[in-house]
Amino acid sequence: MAGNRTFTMIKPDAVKAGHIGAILAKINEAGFRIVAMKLTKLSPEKAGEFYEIHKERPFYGELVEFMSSGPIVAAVLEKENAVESFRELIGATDPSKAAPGTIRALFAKSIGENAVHGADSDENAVREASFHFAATEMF
Ligand code: 3AN
Repeated sequence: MAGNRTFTMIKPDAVKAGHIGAILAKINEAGFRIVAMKLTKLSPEKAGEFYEIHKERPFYGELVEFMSSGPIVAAVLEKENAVESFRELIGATDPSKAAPGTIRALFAKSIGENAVHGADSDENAVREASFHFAATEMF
């Protein structure tokens, strides 16, 4: 799937605030095809495993607690140059620095509770997609 697929999560803050529909509309308008999707909840163990690459960062504990605090939407998306194109659509990690019109500028509350996740490389997109979905759940 390298090159044309990415992995995203609509995070607990955005799900709680009722932004699932609006965020999916932005994703569709930007030309992404939904390959896999589910509403689910991460246990603290699963969230810790997902964010293992950030284990040494000072915000790791806070991140794991937040990501397991409520339901999320996990999805695999397809478009040419998907990883980079999706990161453009979501905007900077810190919503106060996110470009106007990006998903984080519109829906994120803070650098920690920033509405959406987007894979940062083709390699991580593959790893993260298979963390959440079996091959038979991706269409
Ligand atoms: P991005 O999600 O834009 O790839 P990363 O990979 O630097 O950003 O960080 C992963 C996640 O960790 C972010 N989405 C955010 O929820 C959280 N995070 C990043 N930096 C901070 C911070 N300084 N304080 C709290 N949480 C943070």
